[in-house]
Amino acid sequence: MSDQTQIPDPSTLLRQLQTDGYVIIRSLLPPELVASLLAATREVTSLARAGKWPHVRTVGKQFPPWDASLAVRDGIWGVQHLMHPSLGPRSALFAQLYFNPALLSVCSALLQCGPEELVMELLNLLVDPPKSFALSWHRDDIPWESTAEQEMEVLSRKGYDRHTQYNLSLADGDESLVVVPGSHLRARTEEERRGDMGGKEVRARLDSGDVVFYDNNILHRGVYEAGRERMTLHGSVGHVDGAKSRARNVLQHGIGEWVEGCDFSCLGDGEQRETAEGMRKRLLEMGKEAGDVGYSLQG
Ligand SMILES: O=C(O)CCC(=O)C(=O)O
Repeated sequence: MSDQTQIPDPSTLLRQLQTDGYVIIRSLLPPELVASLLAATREVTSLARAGKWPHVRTVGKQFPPWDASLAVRDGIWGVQHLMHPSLGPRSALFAQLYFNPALLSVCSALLQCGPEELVMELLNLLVDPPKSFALSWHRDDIPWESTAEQEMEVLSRKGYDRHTQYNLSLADGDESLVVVPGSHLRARTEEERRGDMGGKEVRARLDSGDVVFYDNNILHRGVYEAGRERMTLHGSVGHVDGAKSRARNVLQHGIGEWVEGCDFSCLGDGEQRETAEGMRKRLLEMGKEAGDVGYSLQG
């Protein structure tokens, strides 16, 4: 945790997330950790941009699956699977970040549970693309064509997909994530359905070490500026009670194929390791129960 960190108390964090659909914590990580993560993310991004890492988000496609053979031609806006064992020592550094006690304590506060109920999910990276572009407005797990009734059916199902999702910036000045505060609680207006947010949208500005936690069904989009460095870790952590409904959202990214091969010995033999092993075990159990999950959204 950084000397300047001021993690609000758990009830304040939760209230902000529930009311606004997002909450920002400044300087969660110490500058030395941010610096080593920034160096490692730059390395994996160079590999991915050169077509040497098969798990990428390619420009021109918003949702999985992505075709890695297009990485060099079209460019990338994300690098997937930072804890994948094939990334060697870098994956150990990313695991140390994913299971970082300060970060997990915020996840626990937002999920209102202890570490024994957390589930390992995703750790990806969002990067600046070679040309500026924007994702369309979306909710991560509700198709855009849904009726207002269908939207509300999902949004009001209490705790149906308990998980928490974050963007943690390693560079200064990341303003790519744009959200409509409070829109995780209601159906879209007619204007919003046409993509007009009526000026209600807010850019979540992050400097290095800052993190935004957000409800993935808030109305949001990414707006990307070429040439402005973005190295933003994009992670999620689940709660064991939400595992059934989270299975598709998490497993559609392919994590089930390699997570058993992760070596968490880099976390030592203490509490952090125990937490990580437990979280992985619950992810594997979710995978076994889910079978073939398909994809959440098309496009
Ligand atoms: O770039 C971002 O921060 C938003 C990404 C996003 O909306 C998504 O992955 O669905």
